[in-house]
Amino acid sequence: MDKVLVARAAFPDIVDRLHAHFEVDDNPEDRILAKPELIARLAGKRGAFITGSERIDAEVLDANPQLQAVCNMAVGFNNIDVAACTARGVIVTNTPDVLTETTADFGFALMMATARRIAESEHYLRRGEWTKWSYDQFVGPDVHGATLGILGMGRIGQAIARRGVKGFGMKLVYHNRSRLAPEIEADLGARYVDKATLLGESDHLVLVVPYSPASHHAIGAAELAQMKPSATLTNIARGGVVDDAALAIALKNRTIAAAGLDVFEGEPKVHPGLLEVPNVVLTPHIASASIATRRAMASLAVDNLIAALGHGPNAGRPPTPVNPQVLAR
Ligand code: 8YV
Repeated sequence: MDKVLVARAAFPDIVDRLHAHFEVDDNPEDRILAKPELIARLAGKRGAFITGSERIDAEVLDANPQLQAVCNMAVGFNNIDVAACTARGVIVTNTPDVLTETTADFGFALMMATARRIAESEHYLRRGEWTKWSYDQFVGPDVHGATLGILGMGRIGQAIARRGVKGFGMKLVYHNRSRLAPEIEADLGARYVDKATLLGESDHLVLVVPYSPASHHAIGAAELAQMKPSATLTNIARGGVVDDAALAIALKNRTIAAAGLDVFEGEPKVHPGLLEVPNVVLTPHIASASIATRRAMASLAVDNLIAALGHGPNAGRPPTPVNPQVLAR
């Protein structure tokens, strides 16, 4: 029987489906496996179920030439060196689509919490500082009717755009590698703009761009300086898309109004400057964390692993491959 590694704890009833096909080495205590341990635990395994916390690179692959499938329980796959996998004939899969609407709900909620100062005012109340109502207490920018800016107009970006435009009457500007189809632009009233215009016009800028060397620090000191002092910034993409040190300074100096962050450079560590400022909402990478969606993600990753290693009804045809060219070989 083929052996697989389930590198992190996931819903046991879903992961149990692997037992019908494989000998499973799992990690029910859910420890993060440091690279040497990950390499050691992959010994003899043909496939791996991983999450965004595990890094699969050439060193890990070269130490485990028997590995044939790496199945990520995440839509983003910047934790995997896909080129190195492809070069070695290793299939990589992710979990697109199943998390789109849930992640968009959260991105919109985080943007609203940021604009309407929900976390900041809640902390104030908990500290027992609320002694009276006053006319300018925790006033912030409106969301409805404001200009929503989106950097990265993929599936999740479009789902956030729909919420903003159709639910809240927002105007929409976006920047992306490629332009939306004309009918989608027309439906959303979306205006495709260059990055400088996006930065300058957005009242609420939401980042949904995948992380890559090209998007590293896409928002740094220079970009923050181009935003309106009244603007908010929401990052549900990846740590590293924003220069967190520069953002902490911008928030402290109020060169932008506020930020909402679900992802961080070097998470789970958070830049200390961000912990010190009140005008930022901080959440621990939970944008996809609805029960149904996390279960759907785990299930899709399991389906991918079973199929990628030639088992089950989709044998040889994992539902959501990242590098399908490997399958064609
Ligand atoms: C995951 C995510 O929770 O899917 C992604 O890309 O960022 C989140 O939905 C995280 O990556 C854990 O795998």
